Amino acid sequence: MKKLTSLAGTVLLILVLTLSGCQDSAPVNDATGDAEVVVEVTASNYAFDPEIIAVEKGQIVRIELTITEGTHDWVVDEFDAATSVAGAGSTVAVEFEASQSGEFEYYCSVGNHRALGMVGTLIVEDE
Ligand SMILES: [Cu+2]
Repeated sequence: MKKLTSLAGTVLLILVLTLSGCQDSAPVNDATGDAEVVVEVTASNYAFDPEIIAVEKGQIVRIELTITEGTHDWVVDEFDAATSVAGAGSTVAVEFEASQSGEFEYYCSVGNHRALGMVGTLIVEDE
């Protein structure tokens, strides 16, 4: 009986070690954990690439904006989504839920960039 108990203890110990090992291998600060769609966007003077982004209604979208020249951000008013303003060489991100379908304009809010044509279209399709 005592031998059986110690065997069970050994099995339990191995199980605990295995499970904790799995947890250690998971990313600790995974900011992309909630996002279902990750879109890489490039900003330059004065344009976004791509100019059209299509997602599905209800998706959690993560925009990763890389600035190649100048100073820019990425904003969609309807979803209250905006990256911080950043300069050349940086990448900034924003996550939001595409909670309504339709076509929405995204733009750069820095200076007169929007008027200079720094805009694009976010298409949210019904599921
Ligand atoms: Cu800009």
